[in-house]
Amino acid sequence: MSDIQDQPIHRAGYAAIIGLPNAGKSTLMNALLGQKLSITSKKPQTTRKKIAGILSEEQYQIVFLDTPGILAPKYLLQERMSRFIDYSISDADILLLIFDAQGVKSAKRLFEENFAEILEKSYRKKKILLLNKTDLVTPEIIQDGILFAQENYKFDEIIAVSALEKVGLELVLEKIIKYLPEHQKYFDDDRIAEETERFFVSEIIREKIFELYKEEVPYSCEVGIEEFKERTDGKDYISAIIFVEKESQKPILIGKQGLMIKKLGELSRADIEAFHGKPVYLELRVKVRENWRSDEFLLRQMGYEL
Ligand SMILES: Nc1nc2c(ncn2[C@@H]2O[C@H](COP(=O)(O)OP(=O)(O)OP(=O)(O)O)[C@@H](O)[C@H]2O)c(=O)[nH]1
Ligand SMILES: [Mg+2]
Repeated sequence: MSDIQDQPIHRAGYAAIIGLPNAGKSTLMNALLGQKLSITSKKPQTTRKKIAGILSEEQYQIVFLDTPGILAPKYLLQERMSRFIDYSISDADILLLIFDAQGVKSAKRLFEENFAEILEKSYRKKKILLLNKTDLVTPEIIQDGILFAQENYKFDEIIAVSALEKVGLELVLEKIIKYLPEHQKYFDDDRIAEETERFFVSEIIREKIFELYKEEVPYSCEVGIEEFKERTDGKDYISAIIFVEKESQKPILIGKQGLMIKKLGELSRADIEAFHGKPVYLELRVKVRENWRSDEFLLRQMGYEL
């Protein structure tokens, strides 16, 4: 029998990734996991829920929590999104605050308005500042950003990174592991996510909507999976519904002669198959759910509740 004293210490904990919309939170989580789990886009407010990504190694397990961007809620959906941030912060052992280095010149205001309160409340947690998108700014800006944070806030670490180009991420992992509490694993080793496959399929479709459609349209869409039938004798069958807010948005989604929704189907299917590891038959339909973004009942149905 092995002596318990001889066992290596196991570390495990939750690391919440928080920041302003579009800062690169989802890109960072995917890069740290080495797998695309969370959807990303050029447009802000892509992520709407809390998405856990689990990284397991022999001696540690990190549960990353990707979150929506911090914002002042203007409608019920955004209020629900903010709750996901609050819950993630309270669940977290470590906060990874990610800040777009392009905003360094406005850092004082942006930090005061968005992060000061969170940082104060989280005085017991380890806090790591990641200055992201450093591939887009000069070394002077990076230096200014680091100095600003050092002089004004109490971070345990400040690291310049590029989530997109995977620069600085080894150091990020090293520091997270350093601050992880001693704890047994929360999940089995082979588990990489908490959410269901259905959820990720709906997210992939939402990502393609962000890619294909302009202005308000992606913000007015939600995707639900109506059916997901695994078949042993052929392609799996997935039927998804895109909910829009108004009747007038339906023809926009569908496009002239159905061309847009066809494109959406093709792009989505390719990524779904890569994620699912199997060919699928994907059916997309559009339905109106009047003002769903402000409707408590509909939002609950769509999973915007913890
Ligand atoms: N150049 C550059 N672009 C980046 C970097 N990190 C993220 N991006 C880009 O920034 C955009 C937003 O990235 P996301 O990961 O979706 O940002 P997010 O913080 O999750 O955004 P929300 O979910 O909308 O709050 C995408 O176009 C990314 O490719 C980076 O280090 N360098
Ligand atoms: Mg995101």
